[in-house]
Amino acid sequence: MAMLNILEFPDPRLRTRAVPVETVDDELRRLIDSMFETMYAAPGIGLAATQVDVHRRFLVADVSTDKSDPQVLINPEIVASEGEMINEEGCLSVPGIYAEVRRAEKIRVRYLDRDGNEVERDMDGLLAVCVQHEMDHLEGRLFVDYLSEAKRQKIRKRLQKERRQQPEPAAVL
Ligand code: K1U
Ligand code: ZN
Repeated sequence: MAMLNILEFPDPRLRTRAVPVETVDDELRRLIDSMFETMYAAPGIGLAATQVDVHRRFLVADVSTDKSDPQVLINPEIVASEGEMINEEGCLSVPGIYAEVRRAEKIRVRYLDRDGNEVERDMDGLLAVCVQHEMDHLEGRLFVDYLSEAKRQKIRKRLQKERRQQPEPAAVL
């Protein structure tokens, strides 16, 4: 397993639309394990492949408080949804920024699990919010896209300023 680098807003690679996974194999499962390691270390409750510069349609999530409920969704599709709710969201690709986003309250999702088996499952609460957020990443969409351009610009400037104050550690070549 390996820790992966998480792309940060406004990196244009976060705008890539991911393509379907063709084969669920050991190479994909190794990548999934590295995504869990990266997500738990961050710490976060979800991570989409797009965020680690892999432009294939899969995501990981675990909304439990003790890492006891890891979920892998490959080629996820929302086949039904109902209701609306507004939740405060964060994003590992937009560090330190939180904003309220309106999402469907309940979703029915069809996907392949880590063994390639087709699953159809109802989700609600934080898992439903997280899966909708991660599926947006696979479309190249970020939660800040639901905010005004003025707010997005403010976030861009704030992150730029923070990066200038905390430059990346020098790479050992
Ligand atoms: O960047 C991501 O996609 C991960 C993101 C997922 C998410 C959070 C909140 C609402 C919707 C989607 C995060 O995990 S941000 C970090 C976070 O929310 C968290 C971290 C530790 C404990 C609990 C929550
Ligand atoms: Zn995110």
